[in-house]
Amino acid sequence: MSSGSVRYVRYLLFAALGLTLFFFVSRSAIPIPENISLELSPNTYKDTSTSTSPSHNNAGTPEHNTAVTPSAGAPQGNRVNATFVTLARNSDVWEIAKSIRNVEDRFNRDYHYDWVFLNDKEFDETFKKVTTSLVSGTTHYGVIPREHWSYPEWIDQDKARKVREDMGERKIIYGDSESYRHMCRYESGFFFRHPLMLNYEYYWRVEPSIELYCDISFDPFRYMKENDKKYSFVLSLFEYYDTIPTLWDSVKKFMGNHPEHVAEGNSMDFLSDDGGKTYNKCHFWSNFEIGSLEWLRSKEYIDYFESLDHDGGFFYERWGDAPVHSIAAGLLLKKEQIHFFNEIAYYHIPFTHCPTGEQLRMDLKCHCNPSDNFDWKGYSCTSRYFHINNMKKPEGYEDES
Ligand SMILES: Nc1nc2c(ncn2[C@@H]2O[C@H](COP(=O)(O)OP(=O)(O)OP(=O)(O)O)[C@@H](O)[C@H]2O)c(=O)[nH]1
Ligand SMILES: [Mg+2]
Repeated sequence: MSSGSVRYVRYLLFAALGLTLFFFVSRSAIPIPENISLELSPNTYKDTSTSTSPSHNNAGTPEHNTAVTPSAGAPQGNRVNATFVTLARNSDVWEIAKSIRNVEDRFNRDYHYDWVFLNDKEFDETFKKVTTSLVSGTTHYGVIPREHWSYPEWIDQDKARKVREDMGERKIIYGDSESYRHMCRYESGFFFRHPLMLNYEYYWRVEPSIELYCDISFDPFRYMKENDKKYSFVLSLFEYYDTIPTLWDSVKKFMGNHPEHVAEGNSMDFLSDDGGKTYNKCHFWSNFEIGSLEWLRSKEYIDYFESLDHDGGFFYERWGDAPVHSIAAGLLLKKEQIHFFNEIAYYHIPFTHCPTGEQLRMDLKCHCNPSDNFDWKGYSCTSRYFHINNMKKPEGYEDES
């Protein structure tokens, strides 16, 4: 070998070494927020240790290995038996595409959870092609059985039509819509019983055009399971009274007929300011939900839904699935089984949940404006939720009210 080619080989070796070193340095420089687990513990906000979830340190601990290494993914065995679920029309395809992109980029690309899409009509090829290309898990497409998206025989359809006309004239939002009513009834009483949903234990509801503003550095499904949580929320607010004038009467009738279903240590004080006489209209905003399907399929919940359904308010008024789910969670569950996910930053028009706590927002690479956070503003019920659970509001909340 000439001295020229020896030099050449030496250059090549140096270059290879340099590239290898660069690779290792750049990989290890990926900032991994080691302390997030502490920030994420729900008990961080508690005044007292009233939690019934001694395992929270484990469960609240983000799975760093899986959460920050996209290529590794979550080992199958580590995943909870859970799925995303979306009710949508074919025309929603581009709006749901945005939501999926957000969910994948901020969370699911590391976990590959399944996604179930439900529709009252067949999904078309474009919808299936676009959504399957975006979801990193397995996608499933289901048509809703007709009997779950039509009038039960006890409903007087003439009366229902007159109500729609009247609510339309009074400009009540979606007051004149028939399909919106079927949608609210379906979300209240049926989606969790669709054959595609029967094999799963937990669901995460995703609607078109939502945004997630922060990384989700742990597995919320796992958190729910390990801490025996059944229902969770990120935003809460007051319901529009004209859509639910007799809902509470119906709830009281159910409680009278089924006192055995009402949980001890429930959240009645979240729902009522007078011990249950009247409803204060507080509810969790159900376009975001992570919850237990087994709870929704329980005798307690089904008896509750059927009792409300027979009273007719899905059609004679415009009962939303948000107050229906929330009242059930508030009365049929123990307080500790409902969870507020401060760390999950979320937007559905027109409200934003941007996590309170600057360090948390930095760690999670959030891009929401904290002053948009709705939690501590006058029309939110989240302060009330904190109050009834003896939770201390996160530091910095005053600046966002
Ligand atoms: N298949 C089907 N899905 C529907 C229908 N109406 C609403 N949806 C879906 O049901 C969910 C709730 O409907 P939205 O129109 O978002 O209701 P909303 O959130 O109260 O109102 P927006 O502020 O308009 O988002 C969404 O996931 C919709 O895609 C319908 O007629 N058929
Ligand atoms: Mg919506």
